[in-house]
Amino acid sequence: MTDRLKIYFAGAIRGGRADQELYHELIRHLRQFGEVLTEHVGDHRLDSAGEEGLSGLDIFQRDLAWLHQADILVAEVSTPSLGVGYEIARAEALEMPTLCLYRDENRGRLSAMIAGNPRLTIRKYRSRDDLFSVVDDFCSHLPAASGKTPDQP
Ligand code: 6IA
Repeated sequence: MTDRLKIYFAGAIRGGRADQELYHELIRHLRQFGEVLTEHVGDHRLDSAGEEGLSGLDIFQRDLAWLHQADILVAEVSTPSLGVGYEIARAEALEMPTLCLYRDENRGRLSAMIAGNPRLTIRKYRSRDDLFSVVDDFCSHLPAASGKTPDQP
């Protein structure tokens, strides 16, 4: 028996919460492929007020521990975020398959450090349907790693 795929979803928090609803939908969609470790990123209650009782150090250590457990990183990068950029770099160092999702309307504004990195899979999308089909395509063509397979939708 194989373990479920573990997915680290990254989306802007202090970078800006304008896409929070989209993150929420994306996380719900990703759940059909495995376990999403970072569901709070889509939670509308997570805003600049922060997570009660957790220091920056707590959040940093917890998130990095999750990233180390993850099999893939899916990042929505339309809203620029230092934290998301950092997570992408750490995932790259772990040689983790990484999908960066970017709204076509933001054309030309994605950092060259993401857009120009050949080790990342960068996919533009226009609509929700488009977004979900890009995710489906990525998740169903993952290299077999450590016996993990995505749940088939
Ligand atoms: O720089 P950003 O805040 O936009 O970075 C967002 C990314 O960093 C997300 O993908 C998260 O995985 C991670 N991250 C940043 N802040 C948090 C957080 N609380 N809780 C969990 N993950 C986080 C921040 C609370 C703060 C608004 C007071």
